[in-house]
Formats: sequence, structure tokens, C-alpha cells
Amino acid sequence: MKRCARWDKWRCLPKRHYAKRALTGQLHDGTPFEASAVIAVRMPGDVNCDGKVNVKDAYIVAYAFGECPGRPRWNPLADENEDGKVDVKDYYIVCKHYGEFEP
Ligand SMILES: [Ca+2]
Ligand SMILES: [Ca+2]
Repeated sequence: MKRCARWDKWRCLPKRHYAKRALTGQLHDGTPFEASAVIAVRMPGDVNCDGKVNVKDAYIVAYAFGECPGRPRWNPLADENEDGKVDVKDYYIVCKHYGEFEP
């Protein structure tokens, strides 16, 4: 099953979706860096983060459909592809993964 990883301080995911990871690498000028971060991971299409993709997720996207930040029904959870708007692309992600669940 394909999974996505996101860095998102707004999301409230169940504890099992968080993992603390050490990050290492190099900056553009070659300077090495090391840091730790908490990374939230969830299934694509699992809008409400309950471990399964079902009608509840489709409803959340449908309710926020057409919205963008600042609008009354805007819900960042419904913005599956994180492009700043809730549209058919987000609904497609839910539909594509409909019926999937965490083992
Ligand atoms: Ca769900
Ligand atoms: Ca979107």
C-alpha cells in the first residue's frame, strides 16, 4: 500500500501516526546538519485519520468542496494534495483509496 508522509503542525493524528526521526544532510554550501523531527504519517485518503478510507472521509471532502483558506468551510484536512484548495483532485484521492484500511 502506498503511504504518504507529511510535515504538518495543524493535523491532529492519533499517536500511532507519529514517528520521531533524526534528519541528517548537507546544506547547499556543504555544511552538514543534523536535527530531529516528529513526522506525521497517514494513509492517502484517510482525511479524518481513523485508519480507514470510507464515507466519512468522502463527506469531509464534500463538505469543504470548493473552499480555500479563509473561507468558512475550509478544512485543511480535506485538502489531500495540499494545494490550498479542496476540489475534485482531493475527492479523487479519497475515491482512489476508498475501502483501504490500516492492517
Ligand atoms: Ca478515515
Ligand atoms: Ca487540494
